[in-house]
Amino acid sequence: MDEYYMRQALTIAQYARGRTSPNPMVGAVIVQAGHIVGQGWHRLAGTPHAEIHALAQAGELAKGATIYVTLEPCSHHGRTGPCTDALLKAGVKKVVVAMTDPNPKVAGNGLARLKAAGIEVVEGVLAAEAAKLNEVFIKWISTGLPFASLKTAMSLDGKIAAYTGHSKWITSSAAREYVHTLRDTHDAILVGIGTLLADDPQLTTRLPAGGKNPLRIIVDSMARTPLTANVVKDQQSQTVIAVSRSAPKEKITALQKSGVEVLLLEQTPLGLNLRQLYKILGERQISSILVEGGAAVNASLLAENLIDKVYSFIAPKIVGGKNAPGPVGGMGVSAVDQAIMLEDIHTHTIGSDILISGYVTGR
Ligand code: AOF
Ligand code: ZN
Repeated sequence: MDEYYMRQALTIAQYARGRTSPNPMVGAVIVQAGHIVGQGWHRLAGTPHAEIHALAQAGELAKGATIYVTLEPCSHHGRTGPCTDALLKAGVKKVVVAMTDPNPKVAGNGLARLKAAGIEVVEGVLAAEAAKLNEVFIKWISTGLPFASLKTAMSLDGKIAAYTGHSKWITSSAAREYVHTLRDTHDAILVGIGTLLADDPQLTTRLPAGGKNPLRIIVDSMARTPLTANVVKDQQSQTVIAVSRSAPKEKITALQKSGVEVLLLEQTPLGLNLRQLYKILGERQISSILVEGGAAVNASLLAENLIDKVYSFIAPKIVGGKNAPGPVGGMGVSAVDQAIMLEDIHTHTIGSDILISGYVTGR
């Protein structure tokens, strides 16, 4: 039964997918004498935690009850008060959690506090599922870097455009709508200057029901972004342009005057210091990034181990052409046994396309 109720808590936690950042998604289910008497999930950073919503629904029935929470109840005073105190006050008898909270401010303190107060604590129920649910939060809170997902879309023969550069559209509209659900649930979207110059993208979320626009990040070492670009003009979301010190000063000033933020990054022998960019974004509580190309920036991020997950769309069409580009540029590896490997692979059919997703293995 522990797994049954925990599964329910995991299900409701996900109702807030993409809305809790930089906080985790958390669900809580309160059970009294075999009945669910309260349920809640964390909805938005700065608002009450899952346990508080569930306790409010259970009212007096929380006394002597068991609570199932997908994450260790917090013990710290953050933007809200400690959930452990609320649970003790309500007279909950038993606390079942999926995993401890990797936030160093909590990290076992919540469970220790409950145990010290004589509460029965069970840990590790559906732990793997809970860790997967909060892969973004876990990466960000434990490294300070955002969790980055690379999205690519190519033909069956590995092309992202024809040799002329024409690329509209490789994948079906169903696959492109799926990409908008990804944009909706990421804090930021990142592209390189090549993609910006070629496509003049808006980098906004356009779903039938609207959606949340991510922060737009352009990797553009020489500040070549035109002042007339959609991401500069349209004011639909904030735009950050990452440039190097070699970028012309007047262009930087002009971009700033147009309302975009310009970030001056260090240079490495390989180009802009993209790890520094991630660090700055992490400090600003950007916990997830969707990388949408092009080939050069994809290659740099993969080479610097700055991609955690890959979403690769493959369309059943053959473009051909030895000069037609693929999704990852750079030099590439010199032998196939040095290729970047993915694990925990999932395959879906979306419209007429195939989506392969997986995680970059630790290198
Ligand atoms: C819980 N239940 O539903 C969530 C928790 O600034 P605050 O007060 O919102 O605290 C944020 C931290 O609290 C977050 O980093 C994580 O450690 C924990 N989130 N804890 O008991 C919840 N969302
Ligand atoms: Zn809490």
